Amino acid sequence: MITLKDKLFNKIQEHRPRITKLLKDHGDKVVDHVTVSQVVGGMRGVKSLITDVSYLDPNEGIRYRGYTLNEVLEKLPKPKDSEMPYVEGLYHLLLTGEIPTTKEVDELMTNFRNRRTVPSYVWDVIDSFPSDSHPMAILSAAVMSLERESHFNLKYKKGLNKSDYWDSTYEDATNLLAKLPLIGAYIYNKLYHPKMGHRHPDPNLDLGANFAYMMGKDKPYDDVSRMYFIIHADHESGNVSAHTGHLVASSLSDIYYSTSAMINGLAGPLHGLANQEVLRWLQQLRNQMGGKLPDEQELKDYVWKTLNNGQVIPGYGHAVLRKTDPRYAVQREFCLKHLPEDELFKYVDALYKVVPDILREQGKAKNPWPNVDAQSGVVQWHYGVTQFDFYTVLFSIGRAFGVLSNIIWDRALGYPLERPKSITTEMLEKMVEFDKVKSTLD
Ligand code: HAX
Repeated sequence: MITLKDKLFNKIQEHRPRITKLLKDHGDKVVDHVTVSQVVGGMRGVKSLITDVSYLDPNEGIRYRGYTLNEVLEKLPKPKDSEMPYVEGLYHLLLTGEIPTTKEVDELMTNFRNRRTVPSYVWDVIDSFPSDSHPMAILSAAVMSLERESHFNLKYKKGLNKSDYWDSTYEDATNLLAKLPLIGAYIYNKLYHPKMGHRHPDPNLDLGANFAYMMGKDKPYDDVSRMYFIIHADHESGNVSAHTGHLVASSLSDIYYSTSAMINGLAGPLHGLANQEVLRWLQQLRNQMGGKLPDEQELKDYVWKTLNNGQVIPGYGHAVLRKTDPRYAVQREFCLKHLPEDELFKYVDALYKVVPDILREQGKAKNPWPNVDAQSGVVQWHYGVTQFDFYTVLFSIGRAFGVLSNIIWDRALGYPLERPKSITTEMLEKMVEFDKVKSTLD
């Protein structure tokens, strides 16, 4: 029987010579140039990272291993009577680039099941947090507490050959991915349903269904979870969470350190926390309206008021995308099918009709279209997860699949410590001055 790890190893061996050849024969080829505004402006668009797990086209959106989100959702094997595929199958795709067979997904489910036990000290760490702590802070600490379980660390201390780094990293990553949904559900129940308490996973269920079960939610929340984890899994390497995970791992910190760091990056309102902000913002409007659906002018006034207060419209804009995010579109389709009459969905839909024109009129945002976060909270809210502080925890569980797949490959291909160069403002000013003098002489 060929396991996922065997398959991954074969792919790694096929890939390694490609990187060696690129470096040996073309190491000096210029890939991009960097402008002053990119140096000052957060390195937007500078092509300086490599990943084969996913690619984000500004107009088309994300592709995982060459597949659009709709193709991923259509092609990956699905549990019986489910609309959404197994999350376990997504891990196979992200790692190997191949759509798994149902048998391969079954094997992977057993693999995950065997890695699911969470040490009791993790529950103690979670329980020790005050109940008004943010769930992202608790999640980050819970993941961090697992660090003592790292196989990579243990082996590294004993003396590990560089070409074998990926192996124990794969073990650590798969262990953590199997445990994360349990940790997420535990945090949810501790904070919001202490009376229900912790539900142990059902050995007969896949990751998505188990998550719904542990959260105390009925169908179709299993499909909501599968969809949510899959569409949030990866967005190439430059976004804050993926980049942070990669950066920390590049120093050979193990994946517990890297994932905790990834979670910390995701917790910012300009990134993953935007899903919480969207709901907070919508609820404010809803309260203001006293239950009545706002008309177009009332919506416009609300959007302008937010902008005029110097705030961003959460769920809109993107550093790379220049069209509506396909992750938004997938969720919209789901809403149209399952919750077309939901009040908040109607708000979101109505906003879609006014926000892009207003952002264009304001003339600042390069992308006036909605991103994933504009829609995701509404789905959760509809199925009873109304504690919006929790939404970024859900995002984190999904995002870990992509970030960890990337880190395994980083290790397999021997990518080095990340260390870009910084310069001073004076140096930049002198460069500009030098160009000015040179052009007058020319
Ligand atoms: N509302 C108001 N102003 C916006 C805006 C929005 N939704 N999006 C961008 N702008 C503003 C920026 O704040 C910036 O203003 P200043 O010149 O005053 O600094 C200007 O437009 C240019 O920004 P940009 O180049 O279009 O966008 P950036 O690449 O700098 O930032 C962001 C991308 C996603 C951070 C930005 O669009 C934003 O703040 N959006 C709202 C928050 C949000 O939805 N974040 C989630 C993004 C998706 C994601 O990562 N999910 O996890």
